Amino acid sequence: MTDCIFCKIINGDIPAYKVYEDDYTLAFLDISQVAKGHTLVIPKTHSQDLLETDSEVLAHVIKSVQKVAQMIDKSLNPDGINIIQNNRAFADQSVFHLHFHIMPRYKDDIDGF
Ligand code: DGP
Repeated sequence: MTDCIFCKIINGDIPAYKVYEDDYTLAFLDISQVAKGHTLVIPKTHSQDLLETDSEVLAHVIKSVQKVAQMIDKSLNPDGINIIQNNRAFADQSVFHLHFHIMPRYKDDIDGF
């Protein structure tokens, strides 16, 4: 999709700090890090949100979410991890390309949330 920011990241038209990539998915650091290591996982095919995503694509995405969460757990040793996924503007979605937030949590971050 030409005017989608995340499609532009997939195509390399907008830079991003990539942390994981395979044939179906891409993971990169969120531009507004609410916690150290805050990462987004997206499918390489465009769909607006979870409700509109093909179930096979979604299966690839959720596998990558688990893989990246395990990588973050190993490398950053957080005290916990939130996985958040927003659907539609009313529910705080601001980029309309399916994405999962992986948010590492640390004992001293409580004021940041
Ligand atoms: P949401 O509110 O769930 O739609 O979250 C969208 C997230 O996308 C938000 O946390 C900020 C992030 N974001 C928006 N534009 C860019 C960008 O150009 N690069 C990166 N890395 N992240 C972005």
